[in-house]
Amino acid sequence: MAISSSSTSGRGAFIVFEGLDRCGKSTQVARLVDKLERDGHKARLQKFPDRTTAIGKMIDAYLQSKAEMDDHAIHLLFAANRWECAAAIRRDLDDGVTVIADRYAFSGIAFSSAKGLPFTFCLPPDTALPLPDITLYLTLPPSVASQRSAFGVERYETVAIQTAVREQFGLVANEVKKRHGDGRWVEVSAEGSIEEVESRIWGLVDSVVNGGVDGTVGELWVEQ
Ligand code: Z5A
Ligand code: MG
Repeated sequence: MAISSSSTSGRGAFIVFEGLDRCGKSTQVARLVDKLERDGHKARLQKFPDRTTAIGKMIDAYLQSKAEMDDHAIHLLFAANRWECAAAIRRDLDDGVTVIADRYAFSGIAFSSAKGLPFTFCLPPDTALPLPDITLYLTLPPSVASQRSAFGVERYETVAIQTAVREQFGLVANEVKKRHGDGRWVEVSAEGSIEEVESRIWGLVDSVVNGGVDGTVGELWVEQ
């Protein structure tokens, strides 16, 4: 278990938000970065996919159904998009910046395996990426999420697909807990007002941010 309440390593924490579409990840990530900055922490947001890079632009075209792509190829592009950001994430963590990611490798696996790609194909491309200190998995029934604004605009935004993805997220959670310990994956109910969800989240990340984390950033899927 790498999260410690007494570590004084000085490095930033790596916090990931995951969950189904429209469950409020981007809303909560933005609020958390703001709060940390107000409290005097160095913090930055890292969104995945990062649609600003050359690879990110290909992903964006795919998500908006402006381009078609083989399922394996798009899976590898999502992973490549994380790899092109990996060195900057490690550097920032070492410099004491808390990095908050809006989706990560876990979305990659859950969405691709929901389409039928085997887990054994989906996991390896992200091996050795920076290991999150904690992943907050926001839970919201797909029927509630689908009532929120802009649901259905992009690929994957149907209740049937979201239900299949939710099942796969369950398997991903088991894999994280098995390889990296139970404390690395925490479920948070995303029901209720934005402020209620925010306060639940703060109750979980306060000790990670203010208590400290172990000195070395681990490697995803590599048992320490
Ligand atoms: N994908 C993949 O296949 N492989 C990968 O490796 C990765 C991703 C990384 C795009 O992701 C797609 O890429 C995604 C997975 C796939 N496809 N799907 N589905 P994205 O992150 O760019 O998707 P997005 O367009 O930003 O949607 P989102 O992230 O799923 O939404 P969200 O961030 O969770 O929700 P939000 O934008 O914060 O909130 C949605 C709305 O609800 C908004 O109007 C809010 O004001 C409102 N809201 C938020 N919280 C509340 C509460 N508590 N109450 C009421 N209303 C609320
Ligand atoms: Mg979002």
